[in-house]
Amino acid sequence: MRLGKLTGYEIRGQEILLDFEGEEGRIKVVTPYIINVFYGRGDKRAHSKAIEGDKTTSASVRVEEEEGGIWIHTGQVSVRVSDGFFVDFYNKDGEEVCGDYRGERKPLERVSPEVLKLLEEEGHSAEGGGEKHAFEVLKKLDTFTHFYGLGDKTGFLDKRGYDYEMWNTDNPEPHVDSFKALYKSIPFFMALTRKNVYGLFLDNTFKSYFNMGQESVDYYWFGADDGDLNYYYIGGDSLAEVLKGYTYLTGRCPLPQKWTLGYQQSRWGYVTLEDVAEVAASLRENDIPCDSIHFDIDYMQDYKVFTWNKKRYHNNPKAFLEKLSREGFKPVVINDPGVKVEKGYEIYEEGVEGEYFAKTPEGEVYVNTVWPGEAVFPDFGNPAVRKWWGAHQKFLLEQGVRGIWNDMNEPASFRGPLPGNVIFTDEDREATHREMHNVYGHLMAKAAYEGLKELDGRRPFVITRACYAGSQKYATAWTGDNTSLWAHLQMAIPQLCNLGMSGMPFVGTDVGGFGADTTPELLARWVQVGCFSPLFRNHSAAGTRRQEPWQFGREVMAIYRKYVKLRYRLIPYIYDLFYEEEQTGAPIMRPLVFHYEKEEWARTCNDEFMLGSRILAAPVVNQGIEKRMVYLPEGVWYDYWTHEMITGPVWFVRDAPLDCCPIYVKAGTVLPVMEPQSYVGEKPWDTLLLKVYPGEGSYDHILDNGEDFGYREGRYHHYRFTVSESGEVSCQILHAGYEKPYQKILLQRLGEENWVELHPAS
Ligand code: MIG
Repeated sequence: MRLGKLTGYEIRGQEILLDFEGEEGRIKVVTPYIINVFYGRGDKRAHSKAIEGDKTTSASVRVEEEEGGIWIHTGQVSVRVSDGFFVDFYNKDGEEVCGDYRGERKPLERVSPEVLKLLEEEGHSAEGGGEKHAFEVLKKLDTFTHFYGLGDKTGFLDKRGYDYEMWNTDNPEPHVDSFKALYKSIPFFMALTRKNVYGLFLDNTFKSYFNMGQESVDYYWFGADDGDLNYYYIGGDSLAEVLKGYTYLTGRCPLPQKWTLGYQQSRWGYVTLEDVAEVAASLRENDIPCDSIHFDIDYMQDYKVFTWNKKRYHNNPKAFLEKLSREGFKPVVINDPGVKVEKGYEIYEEGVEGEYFAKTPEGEVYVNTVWPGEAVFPDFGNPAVRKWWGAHQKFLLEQGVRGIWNDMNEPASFRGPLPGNVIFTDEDREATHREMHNVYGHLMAKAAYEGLKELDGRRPFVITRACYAGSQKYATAWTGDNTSLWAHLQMAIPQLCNLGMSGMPFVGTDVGGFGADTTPELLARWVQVGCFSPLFRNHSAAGTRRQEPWQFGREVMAIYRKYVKLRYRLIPYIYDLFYEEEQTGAPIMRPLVFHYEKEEWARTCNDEFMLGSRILAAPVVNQGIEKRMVYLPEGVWYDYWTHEMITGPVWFVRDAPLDCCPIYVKAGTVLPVMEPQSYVGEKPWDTLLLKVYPGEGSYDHILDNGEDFGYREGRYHHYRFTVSESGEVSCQILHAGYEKPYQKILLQRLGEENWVELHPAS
C-alpha cells in the first residue's frame, strides 16, 4: 500500500499523526520497543479483540526531519517514515532491522493468461495469482531470515518459503504441509535475521494473508481483505524479548491448576456411564497415572448444550462424577457453540428472547446445522451474551465438572459455511461474520473463562480449538483433528513450538492421533513427545481403533506407563515453567532456536525441542528407527538415562530403542521432581525432591496451593537453589507466603544413590 508524499505531521504525546497529501497515517510509540503502524480504512469504532486495555507505557519520543520523511526515536527503536508511508525500523545501533520493500509485488504467474482463460472456459478454477487485497505490506527479505510463529500452521518450524491464510478452518482431511489454514488465526510472527530479531503482529481479524517469501526471494508480504492496516513492530535483543513484548501486548496464559498438568484420557466414544467407569478402573488397575477423563458430545441430551443425558448416566450424573472425583479424576466436558433450535429448550428460548444469537442481514436468527441438527450461534462479541453463556456453566459445575472443552468454535457448520454477511456484535457495534469469524472461538473462550472464574473461584480450565491472538489469556488449546500418521507425530513438534512462539504456551496434540487407527509403535513414540507437551491428552475419533494404552499389549503399555510417570515426575518443573511464562511469556515447550539463536542447526530443528531451558528431548518420530542423530547446542549436558556428560555443540548417534526417548539435562540444573502418583495430590506434598546436575547455575522454584489465585496476593513460597561446579547446593527462600511450605528438602546428586537433606539459609 502506498500513499502520497508526507506533507505534514503532528506530535501528540507518543502518537505521531502523519499527513500524506490528505490521507492520514499514524505511528504510535506504545513502549520503547513496541511501535504501532496504523492506516484506518475500517470502522473507526472497531475494538481490538486481542489487546485488552491501553498498553501504552511512557516512552521518550524524539522526532527528527529529513528530506522526504521523518525519524522517530524511542531510545530503543528508530522508525523512519518516508513519502508513500514507507516505514523502516532500526535498532539502537542504527542498523536497519525491518524495512519496507520499495518495489512492486510480483504475484506468481501460475499459468499464462491464455491458459487461464481456457481453463476458465472449461469450468476449471485456476489460481491466476493477481488477487487484490484491501492492503498489502511488503517487507524486505534477505537470504538469511527465518520466520517463527503464525500460530497453528502445518509443516515445519521455519515458516520461510510458505504462504498461509488466517481464516479459522475445520478441515476434516489429514492436515498436510500444503494447508494454508487450520483452526487458529494468530497473525503474529518473529523474524530472525542475520544480526537481529523482531516480531510483527497484524491486529486485523478479517481474512488475512502471510506470504513468507513463497512468492519472492526479495520480499515477504502480509495483507488482509478488509479492516485497518494496523500492525505492531516488536523489537528486542532476542526471540525471548520479542515474545515478551508480544505477550505484554496480547496477554499471557495464567498459571493453571496443577492437576491440569497431569495426564488426561479422552475418546469420542465414551458414551455411557459404564464406558467411562471402565476406563477409569482400567487406568488405575494398569497403574497409568491420570488426572482427568474427558466427556465428548455423547454425554449431552440430543447434543443440547448445558444438558446431561440422564438415561446414559442412570438419572444421576452428579453421583457418578462425585465418585470419579474421589478417585482423582477431574471431569472435563465438551461444549459446542451451536444451540439446538427447539421450542421449550431453555437455552434456545432465552437466547431468542435476549437476542443473543447471530442474525441474517434481514434480522432473522441465523440457522445452520451442527450436531444437534438445526442450530443457532451465540453472538459472543456481545458482552451480555458472554455473561449469559458463562453463567450457564453453573449447571455443569454443579454436576461436578472441572473443565470446559470448547469445540466447533471456528465456527464449524455442516450446511455450508456461515455467509460473510451474518450479523454479529463487536462489544457495542454491529459487525459482520467476515470480521468476527476469526475471533468467534476466542470470544467463546473468553465467555467460558470469565464465567468459570466468577462461578468457581479456582483457576479456570478451558480448552479451545479455535483461537485468535490473545486467546492464551483464557484457554489452553489442542491442535484439533490430527490423524494417526507418523507425519503428524513429526509435525506435532514444530506445531506446538510455533504455537508457543505465538504466545500460546498451553497446547497439545491428540496423543496417538485423532483420526485413523494408530499402531502400537506409533502410540509408543507419540507418548514420548506427548509427555512433554503442556497439555497431555490421549484422544481419538469415533470409529477408530480404541486408543487407551492397554489396547496394544504389555510392552507398549509398559512404555506408555514409563513416560506418563516421567511426566508426573516433571510436574513441579513444568509448573515452575508456567509461573515463569506468566511473568515473561516464555513458552513451556520451546524450539531450540529460542535459546540458541546463534546456532545454525537450532534454527531449523524440527525433531528436537526444549522443555524450558533445562531439558532437551530428542524423540524418535520415524517408524522403524532405533537410533537417531542428536544435536546438542553449546554447553555441558547430561544424558538423563545414562548420566553421561556431553559437551556441545555436537552431533552424535544415540541408541533409541522403542522404550527410549533420548533426553538431556543442562549442567547447573537443580530439577525439582515429584514421586509419580496416580493423580496430582494423591500423596501429601510436603517433601521436595531435587535432582542435581552439577555445574554453575541457579534454579527458581515456586510452591503454592496449585488451585486458586492466592499466589497473586503473595500466597506462595519462592525458593532459589544455587548449584556449583562440584554439585554443592544452597537454598534461599526469596518469598515466604504459603501456609504449607515444604517440611523437608532432599537432594540427590547425579550418579549418587542417597538423598541428603538441604536446609534453607536463614
Ligand atoms: O465434528 O465432538 O475436534 O476432538 O471428538 C467432530 C466430536 C466434532 C471435533 C473435535 C474432536 C471431537 C469431535 N468434534
